[in-house]
Amino acid sequence: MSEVVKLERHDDIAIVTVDSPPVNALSAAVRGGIQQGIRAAIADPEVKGIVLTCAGRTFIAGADITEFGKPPKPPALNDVLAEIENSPKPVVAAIHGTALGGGLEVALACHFRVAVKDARLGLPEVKLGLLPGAGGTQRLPRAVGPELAVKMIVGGDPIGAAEALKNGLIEEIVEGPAAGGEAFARKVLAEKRPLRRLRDDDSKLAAAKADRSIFTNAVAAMTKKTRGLEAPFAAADAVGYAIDLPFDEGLRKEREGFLKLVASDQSKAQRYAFFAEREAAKIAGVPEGTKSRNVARVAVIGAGTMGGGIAMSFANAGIPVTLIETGEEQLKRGMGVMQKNWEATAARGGIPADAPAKRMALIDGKVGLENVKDADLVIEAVFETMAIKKEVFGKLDQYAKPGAVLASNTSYLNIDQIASETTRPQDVLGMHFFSPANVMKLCEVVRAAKTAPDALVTAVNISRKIAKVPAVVGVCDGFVGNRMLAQRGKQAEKLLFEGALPQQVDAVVTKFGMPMGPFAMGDLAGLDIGWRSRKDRGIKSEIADALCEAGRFGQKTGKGYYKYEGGSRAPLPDPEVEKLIDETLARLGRKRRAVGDEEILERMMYPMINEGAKILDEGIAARPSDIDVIWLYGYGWPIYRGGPMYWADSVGLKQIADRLAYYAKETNDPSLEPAPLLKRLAAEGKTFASLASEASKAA
Ligand code: 3H9
Repeated sequence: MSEVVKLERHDDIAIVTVDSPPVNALSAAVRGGIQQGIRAAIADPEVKGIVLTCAGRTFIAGADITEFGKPPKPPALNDVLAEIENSPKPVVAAIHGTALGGGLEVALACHFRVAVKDARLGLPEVKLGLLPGAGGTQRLPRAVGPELAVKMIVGGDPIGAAEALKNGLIEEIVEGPAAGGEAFARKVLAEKRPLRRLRDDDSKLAAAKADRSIFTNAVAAMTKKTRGLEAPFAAADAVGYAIDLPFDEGLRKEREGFLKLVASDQSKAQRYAFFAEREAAKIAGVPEGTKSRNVARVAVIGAGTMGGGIAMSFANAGIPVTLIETGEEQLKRGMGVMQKNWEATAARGGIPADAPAKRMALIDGKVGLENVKDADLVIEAVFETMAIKKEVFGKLDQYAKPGAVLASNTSYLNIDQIASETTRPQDVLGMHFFSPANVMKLCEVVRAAKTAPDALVTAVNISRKIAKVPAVVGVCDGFVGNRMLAQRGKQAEKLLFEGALPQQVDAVVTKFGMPMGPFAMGDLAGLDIGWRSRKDRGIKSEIADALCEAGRFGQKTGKGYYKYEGGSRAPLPDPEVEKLIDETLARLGRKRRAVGDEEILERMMYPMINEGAKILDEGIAARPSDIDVIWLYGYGWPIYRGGPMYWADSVGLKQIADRLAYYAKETNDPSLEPAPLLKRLAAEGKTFASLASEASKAA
């Protein structure tokens, strides 16, 4: 009947099956196929009931995102859904995998829904800067009530089958989707159940119609943390239409909102980020078909903040971990912290009440490196000094089983040197997690000179399995993220010498959308670490040194670039810091000048982009989009700005190169000279994105 949608008949039940790998997205062909299938089933006099289901790994995962921004092709999804909903014969959606976005909207237009027990159902459009555009904001509140609908639509996270059943989103949990759907359709026919058209069922809206605070409170709770994003508010408005307007009117307003968002810069950036994340998992230069090594057990060395967070990430994904320390005391402390963390999450309702015990049971605490012997992947998270890392890897070479992947969590050290301590450099690589490792999603996977392709594939795949976002990088000081960050840090410090205050610099950076500015970040990390390292290396940084000499080490001492009162983490500007800066500048014979916010923004962002250009030129990152992924998931770059390299393209590379050249001269700083790649692209009027098409042409 159609390439991607099949129609079969089992006696009086028609089975319409979407089969469009990988995720059965609603391309024009799939929309057309569903429409034809439903029409044919309605027209067939032998057919009494219809099941809509999917082949492959999942139910429909949404609209085909690659079609957005292109001229629309018929049939429109809303028209297909109206035909399903108007069917005089019962239509049952039978769900497995993930029914997301347009996929759930298809299911909501059916009269009944059943799902297998591990299915997930959601409307994640906000995560792409959109709102559901095919009736989701109108039908979901009618199915589950406005409170849960707001949570799902404004928050974007899916729910499981059990919660869906409890809230009336599905009718039954079934064993297999197609067979379960068919059995359910027969039950509907046997019981002569009336068709449930959500469009006509306002019963679950009544409470919120009578008391609008049910809706407004839910919206307030879900939009508390949406810094700078437009879509969650537009999505909340759309749910409001379900309460306030007749169905057809609500549907029309929803569509208007959707079309506006599809064309917005924010959504374009968020869709770019979606594909960038998936692209990053494809490793450049690895032979096609390279298989991952099997990872059944992981060993993590070091139960400190980093090691503990890494171990938690694996246990969260159900992977057993041997957690190794040098002494019982350290081990006990580390295990205690993990248990407390999980218990706190369970107390907040973030994980089930029995999860902490289950996850702790996956962690086997041991003293002594010889305990790595059963692990397929070993991740070292000990002190950041080369001597210690080398010692650890020398021993791992002795104890780890053949073929185990040996990873260092170093944030800047040379992995080639670490690998040279072993007789198996092909198994050695970096897995740089970000703190707190159980929360932050990024994992920079560092490919050393001799890392074997299958070791690299193993690290990338296992990162995805534990819900991290991997990006492959090469060996250099600080890899991609911290190397770029160092350029920002350098300029931030220089700005203080020129007259800006920490709070002014940080305000510009947070207004741009970053979660924190460089000085608040310094206070959080602790200023004493840098101070000690400067002392060791005989380097001075007068303002930062003066702060540390005054005992201001950051949050941990209640004072740093800011003051922190009553144990709070909120940074408060401190007149003492301003005085200290003035005194330091006076001592150095320097005068403060007024520094404008625009200059601050340029000097915070452009040097990072310049460094990004060097990183690309050196092949440390394979694609500009990999750099963007690193900043999105490791440093909280605002997703609606796509990432630093994407943002740079939107500013214009000529503008950036010109301003860098200007600041290089004006502030007498040769490090700000535009990098050769940036200069070339600027001169040719090109973007970083054009490098991706240059690369695919070359290949
Ligand atoms: C929407 O529905 C709007 C409607 O309300 C209104 C319409 C009018 N389109 O993630 P994976 C590709 S908005 C096109 O690695 P997993 C993906 O790029 C949409 N392509 O697999 C990748 O390609 P490649 C709302 C898509 O198993 C491949 O499929 N829906 C789409 O880890 C495998 O993906 C969403 O936002 C798509 N919709 O996770 C759901 N989805 O192999 C978005 C995936 O070439 N999707 N691809 O790199 C997901 O969240 C995950 O893909 C999913 C599977 C959980 C489904």
